[in-house]
Amino acid sequence: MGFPKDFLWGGATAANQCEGAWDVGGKGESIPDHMRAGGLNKHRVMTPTIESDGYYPNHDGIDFYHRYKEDIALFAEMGFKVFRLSIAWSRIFPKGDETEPNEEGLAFYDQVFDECKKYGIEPLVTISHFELPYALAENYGGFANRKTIDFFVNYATVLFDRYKDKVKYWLTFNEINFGTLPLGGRNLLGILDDEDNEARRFQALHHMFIASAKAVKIGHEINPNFQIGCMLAYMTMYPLTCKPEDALASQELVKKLNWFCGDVQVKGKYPYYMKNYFAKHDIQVEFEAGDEEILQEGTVDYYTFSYYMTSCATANIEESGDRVGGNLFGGVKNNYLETSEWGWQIDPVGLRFTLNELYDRYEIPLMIVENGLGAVDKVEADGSIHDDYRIDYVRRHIVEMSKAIQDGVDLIGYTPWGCIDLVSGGTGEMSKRYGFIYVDKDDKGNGSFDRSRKDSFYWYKKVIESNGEEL
Ligand code: BGP
Repeated sequence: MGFPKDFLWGGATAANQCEGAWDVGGKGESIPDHMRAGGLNKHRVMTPTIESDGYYPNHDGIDFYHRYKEDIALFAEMGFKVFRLSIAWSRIFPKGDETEPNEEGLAFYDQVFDECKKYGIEPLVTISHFELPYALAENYGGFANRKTIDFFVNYATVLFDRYKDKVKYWLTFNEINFGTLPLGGRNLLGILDDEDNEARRFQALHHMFIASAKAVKIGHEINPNFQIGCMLAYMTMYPLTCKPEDALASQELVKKLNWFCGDVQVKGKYPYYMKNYFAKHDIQVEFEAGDEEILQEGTVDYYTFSYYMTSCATANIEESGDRVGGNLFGGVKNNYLETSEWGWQIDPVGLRFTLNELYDRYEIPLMIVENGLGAVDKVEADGSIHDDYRIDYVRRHIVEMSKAIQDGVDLIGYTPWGCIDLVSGGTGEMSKRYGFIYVDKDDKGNGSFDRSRKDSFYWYKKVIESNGEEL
C-alpha cells in the first residue's frame, strides 16, 4: 500500500481524560476537574457541565497516572512508534500563574517519557489539551486576558527546557479552531461565563495564536530539532447540492471553521476573509505592536488534525431538513453516509479528500492525530471483545490514507484517538469507547479499571507490523 518506512503509527490520549489522580502530586485543579458528566441532548452530545456535586469522570479518569507502565507496555506490544499524550498544565503550574514549576509534576512526565523510550516509542506532546488551570479561568478570565499568554509561554518554556532531550514532537494547543465556536469558549479558551460573546472569543483566540507562536519560536531556540505543530478539529463540509449558493455557503463555513486557524499558524498572518468577517460583524480584534511579527516568526513545522466525520453546508439551512447529530460545527446530513451511534457521519473517502485539500493549501507535513469510532463494546463471558465495527472504521480510513499518500500527500503519522478507552471529552461518558484496549470502568466510575485486549488490538498490531500492508 506504500506507507513510508518511517511512518509514525501510534495512538492518542489527553491527560484530563485518562490520568485521573486529579489532586495528587501537587496538581492544581483544571477546568475539566470541575466538569460533571451531565444529561445528554437528543443528539447525545454535550459538553460536560460545571457543577458542584455528582460524579466527576476526570477525577479518576482511567488512572493512567498509576498505571502508565502497564499501558505503555501494551502500546509497545501493538508496536507503537509514537504515543500522543498531553501534559496537565495544572500538574506543572497548579494555579497557572506561579513562576516556579511543581517538581513532582515534572518528574511524573520524566518517568512517562523514559518508559516510552524503553520501547523506542516517540512521545508526541500536546502542551495544552482542553485543561487550563481552573484558577487562570476564575481569576484572569482565561485567554480572554492577555496576561495568560505569558503564563502559557512560561509553562511551555519549562517543558521545552526540561524535556529537550526526551521529546521531539510537540503540539501547542488541541483543536484550536474550537475557539471559533461558542462551545469552545469554556474548554479551550477558559472563559467561564455562560453567555457567549463572539468578539471576546476571537480576542481570546488571538491571544492563543500569539502564545502559540511565541512558544514555537522559543522551542526552536531551545532545540532546533524540535518539530512543533498546530492541531485543529478538521471538518470537511461539502455543499449539500451543486447549487452555486450551496457551494458558497460551504466555502464560507470552511474558511471560518477550518482554514482560519491553520492559515494563521502555518502562514503567519490573518487571512483577508476573517478581516472582512470581523468588519462585517463589528468585531475589533486588538493587536498590540509587534503581534504581526510574532505570528510571522512562530509558524509551525507541521499540521495536525482530528478527523472523525464530515458534514454538509447549505444556503437554506432552515428548509434543508435534517441537521447532523452529534457535531458541533453544525451543518446538515449527508444521505450518502452512515452514522455512528452518536450521530457522527462516517466518511473514509472524505479523509483522502481532506488530506489533499490540506496538503495543497499548506505544503508542509501532515499528521492525523485523532480518528476513530466511539462505540459501546460488549465483553463476552470469556472476556473477549469482538469490535469488528471499530476495525472496519479504522481499516477504511487507513485505506484512504494510503491512497492520499499515493496522490503525493506528505502524511507522516497516524495516532487514532483513545487507543486505550478513556473518558469521553464531549459527553463525560466512559461507555463511548474508542480503544484497542478495554478499560473496566462504567459511566459512574465503577469497575476494576483492569485493562484487556480487544480484537482490534491484535488487528492494529498486524497493521503496524506490516507497515499498513495487512489490513
Ligand atoms: C476531540 C478531542 C478529544 C476527544 C475526541 C472525541 O474533539 O480532542 O479530547 O474527546 O474529540 O470526542 P468524544 O470524546 O466527545 O467522543
